Amino acid sequence: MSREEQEAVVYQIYPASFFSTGSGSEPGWGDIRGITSKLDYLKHLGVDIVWLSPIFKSPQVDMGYDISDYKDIDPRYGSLEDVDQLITGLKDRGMKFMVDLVVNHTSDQHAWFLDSRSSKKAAKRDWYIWQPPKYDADGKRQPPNNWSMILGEANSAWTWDEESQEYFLALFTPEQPDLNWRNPEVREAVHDVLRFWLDRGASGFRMDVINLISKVEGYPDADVVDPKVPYQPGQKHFANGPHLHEYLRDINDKVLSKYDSVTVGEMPFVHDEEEIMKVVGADRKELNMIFIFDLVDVDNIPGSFRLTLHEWQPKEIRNILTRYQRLMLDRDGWNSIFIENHDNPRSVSRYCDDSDEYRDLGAKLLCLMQTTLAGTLYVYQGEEIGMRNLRPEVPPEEYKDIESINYWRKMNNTYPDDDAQLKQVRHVLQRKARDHARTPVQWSSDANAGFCDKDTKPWMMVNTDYETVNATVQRTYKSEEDLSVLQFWKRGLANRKDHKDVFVYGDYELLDDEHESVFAYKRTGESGEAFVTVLNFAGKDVEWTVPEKVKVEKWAAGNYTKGAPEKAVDGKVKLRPWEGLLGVCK
Ligand code: TEU
Repeated sequence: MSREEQEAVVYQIYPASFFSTGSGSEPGWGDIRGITSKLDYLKHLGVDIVWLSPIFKSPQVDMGYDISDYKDIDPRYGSLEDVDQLITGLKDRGMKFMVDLVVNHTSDQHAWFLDSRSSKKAAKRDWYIWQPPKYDADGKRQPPNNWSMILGEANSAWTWDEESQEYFLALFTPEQPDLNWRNPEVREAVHDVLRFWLDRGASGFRMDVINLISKVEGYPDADVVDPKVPYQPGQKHFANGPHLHEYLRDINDKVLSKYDSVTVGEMPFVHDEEEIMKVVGADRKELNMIFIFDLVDVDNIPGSFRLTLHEWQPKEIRNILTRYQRLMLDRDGWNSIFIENHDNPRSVSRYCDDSDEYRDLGAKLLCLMQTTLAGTLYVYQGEEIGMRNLRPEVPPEEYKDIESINYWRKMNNTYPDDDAQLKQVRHVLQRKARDHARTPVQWSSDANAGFCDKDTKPWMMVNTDYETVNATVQRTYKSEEDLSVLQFWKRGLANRKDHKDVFVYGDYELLDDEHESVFAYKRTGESGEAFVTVLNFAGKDVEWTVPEKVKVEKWAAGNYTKGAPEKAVDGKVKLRPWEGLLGVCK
């Protein structure tokens, strides 16, 4: 990875919901030509690399994370030619294309799996993970172990195949069988997919759940976390398994090292610093960086799964970010900065206050935080205009995501008459469903938020706030004192690049580990240039004392107004609800 990629701003597109020109096969779906038509918008924002969630042929059980052909495009999105044009459009503007590589599993409709499933003697039988059943004391057939499925935790991670009388492993849903990476032919087939996209002009990969590709031998039972349910989270036995590093280095040796490319691995369930460094350490030649989940998991009950609620404290954000800033700076690794993606609710709804009064400030606070931390920065579509969770509350029947659907069904089956319990489930979904990040991007106040033609029904409902929260409104410049979230992001990204020695690479020092709601840090570049970021993660007025060792010259930017010349630069600083400040040091 070059410095250019370390300094890059990566923008994640969820193609179904980005922009629809009507050129795909399914009305109301975003398409590839839609993305190409918005490249100037992205360039203008300050984006360098565009990562597309999967656009490949897929039955769309898990919105394209179930791929049935890695080398062809789903007709909903367009064609290979459309992708070629997109790549040309990106290159013309000096931007790069990042492919979402989903190779822990395929769709059950992929030709590889169809062959594997066809018989025990099939050529590709061993490309997937097949096991004979177990029998309990009553002689009843049981899966090989007690691992639960990840998406919605409704069932076993093993699916019974009547025909061949064996189970296959499918960690996410039964339609997403896990590939058997122990088989060298599988590894070669994956290398071939990477080469195909690199040769076509891709500049890198976001690797989906890449740390799950090596499972512990013998498939041991998971520890029982919840004795009330038959299946348990088995990550101990498949996250960062025994051969992960060998497989990653093999990809690097045989493919990536021969191209100029950038890689980011999605790495859920792992928090151990040594394990992390084994993947991102510069001398390891595995991945350039990973997505660490501590921050987006902050509101999960610790050790539990995503659809749970934990009332977090601001100090948890401070501790998590400090830990990883220091880890990457103290050791020779590289970090990624992100708080949104297609698997998590909107950040302003989650970490701040998304009411009409505070949405704008909260979105800018999070922008200020992310644009002043070390690492490669990832922005998720709509984050730059401060999109928020679906409102008002949506009936669970309206959710489109397989995880929400499975979870709602599971809880209804488990607690059919328990109104209080089901009310709580609705509450959790309203806070945490993946659907919130997947609503169409709000381009304007036109019908359907300008996402698709006014007479076409979007594949997923548009959030009700689109008339006030949209890109067109936010492009209208009012005054320096009244920048929109979009304009604030644009400034933030430009400022980050203007001072990259400080913000991308500089040293990081936490300035206060006591305050109830303030997260404040100093960033210092090699030349001695330094900035202080002060963020009030609370909806109330607070005071924060500038430490004596820190000499602030002026508050150069803030989310309430452009600068804050009226504020004290030493001693006690008054911060308003969700106020964020950027100070220049003497
Ligand atoms: O997500 C993997 C993952 O572990 C989570 O982010 C997961 O969605 C969450 O924990 C569920 O509660 C990746 C993709 O980003 C996601 O969209 C896919 O559904 C999943 O892999 C399977 O490919």
